[in-house]
Amino acid sequence: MGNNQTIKNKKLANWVDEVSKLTTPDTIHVCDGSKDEYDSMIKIMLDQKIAKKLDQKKRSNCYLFRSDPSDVARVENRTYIASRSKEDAGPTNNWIDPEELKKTMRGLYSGCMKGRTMYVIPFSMGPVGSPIAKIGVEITDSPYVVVNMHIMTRVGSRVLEILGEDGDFIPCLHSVGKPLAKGENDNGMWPCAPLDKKYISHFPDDLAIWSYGSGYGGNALLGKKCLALRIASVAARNEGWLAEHMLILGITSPTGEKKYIAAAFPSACGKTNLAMLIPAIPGWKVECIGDDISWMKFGKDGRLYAINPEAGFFGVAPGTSMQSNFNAMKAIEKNTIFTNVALTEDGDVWWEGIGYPAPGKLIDWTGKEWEAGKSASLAAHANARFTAPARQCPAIDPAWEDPNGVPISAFLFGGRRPGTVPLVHQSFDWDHGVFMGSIVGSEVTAAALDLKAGTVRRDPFAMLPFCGYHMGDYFKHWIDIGKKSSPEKLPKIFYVNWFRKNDKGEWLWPGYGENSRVLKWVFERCNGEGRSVETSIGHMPTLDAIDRSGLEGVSDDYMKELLKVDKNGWLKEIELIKEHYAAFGSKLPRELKDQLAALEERLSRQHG
Ligand code: SAT
Ligand code: MN
Repeated sequence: MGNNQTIKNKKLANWVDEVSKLTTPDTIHVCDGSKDEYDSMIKIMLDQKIAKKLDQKKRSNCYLFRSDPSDVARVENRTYIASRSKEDAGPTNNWIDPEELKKTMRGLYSGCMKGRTMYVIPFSMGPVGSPIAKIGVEITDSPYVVVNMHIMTRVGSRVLEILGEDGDFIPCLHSVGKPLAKGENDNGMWPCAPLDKKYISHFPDDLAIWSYGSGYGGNALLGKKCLALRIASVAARNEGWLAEHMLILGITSPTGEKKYIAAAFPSACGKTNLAMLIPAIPGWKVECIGDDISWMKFGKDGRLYAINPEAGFFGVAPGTSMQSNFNAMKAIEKNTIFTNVALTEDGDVWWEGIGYPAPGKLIDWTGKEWEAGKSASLAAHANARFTAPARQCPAIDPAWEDPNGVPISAFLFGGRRPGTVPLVHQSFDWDHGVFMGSIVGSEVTAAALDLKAGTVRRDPFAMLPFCGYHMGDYFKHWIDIGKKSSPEKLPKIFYVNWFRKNDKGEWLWPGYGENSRVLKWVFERCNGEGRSVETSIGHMPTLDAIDRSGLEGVSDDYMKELLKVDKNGWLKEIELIKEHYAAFGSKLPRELKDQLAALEERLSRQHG
């Protein structure tokens, strides 16, 4: 053993033994989550030129990593839901027979940790000991994963204590897939395997994760998307709770009344920015519980209580600035890991959209010299990330580590929709809200995806890449959750769209801190207040219901456009929803078919 921690848990001891025989590491280190451990991992990576120390006056205890250009994001086409039956994985997941996949992967894992240390990381998703939390153990050969897991989860001896001799955990096996010859080290090269050898595999029937070949983000930090969403969504279905791709924020009114809101958006909709928003309306306060994932269980009072299973932010750096997200900028001033951002001459970080021009020459994310106006490529990779402790966020909610979670009053769904979808509308009831979640999507602009620009890419509940089972069954699970409590105790459900444009292509809504104006209306609606009208698509604010005091640039005409029910647009939308729904076949819940038919019926009766 690389340190003096002993493993008392029988399942864990057996698994560690089995994996070390298969992967043949040089040594084994059981992680204790201490600062010394963090520092010694960083030292290993500084020595191997994998990490670079940033200027310690500007960025105390911060380090920069540059990954291999082939290993820069989640690899959805190499991500598998290997349930025993193919039907259980459904039409939106890649499936391989679990026995076949395990055989292939055992072949890859065989001897794959040669020349490396095998780290055993006991971690808790959620406050240690919380009734909503779950324990995982990640085995990895990557010290980069160890330091990131230190920030993103609760790692350490206390987790082993809670496990005891017989406690259960979710095994998460990871290797970068790059064994080393005797005396060889990484020597400045980010270790990973080629794309066709990468596998991010989930075994829902035994609640286990096997990942091979990538060292980046959600492919490698297995507590996040793999455990807290794909595997947890399966556990949540089995056990009657919710594991969702949602931020959680607390909002306090000028009179001191507080509510919690959870919100799901597809990627690139500014989820982290919303989670840490600074309200533009005086007297209101927004605080952050989490920016990515929400686990929710019913309390004895029949309300849904949420925890953030994570302990850090793994945020996209490009576009993050003092203007777009002050709180994130403050959170990343110290103790932060930066991956694939650009490096300034004075040892600081820089990225596109940081809010000021590049200060002189840079070293770009590939390690090459970069100059503004001269270099054609981006200085920071578009998916460059910061890993920062959540407690460093100035707007972190005082209850963010409450083991009982916080009661959720509202769910928001949304996407990037330049047309058709109004600024905000509220569902008539729970099932109608589930319908709203099921049709979430963003319009694609990038021709890079082989979809026509203007096409809506559906991402139901923003869970498309993260649901560990058949999406049709997932919709049904949401319908069933609505039957477990009474309507007044369930969260109210809203659909928001910050991204409306007019026919000249101009934004109608300023977004960012001004979104608090919409949150205020949501807050009021949860109290049975807030001026509204019933329309064919749901409850909508009257023209004067959204507080525009002190807001410039949103005229009455803009407001009318933002709150219009575009009959023709919605009739077209209905045809697109039918196409989207067709993929789920007989698994599409009857309740959603009924919702769609009812919407079509209401619209057909609408004038104009
Ligand atoms: O790399 S992660 O999966 O953690 C982040 C993301 O792609 O959403
Ligand atoms: Mn996410």
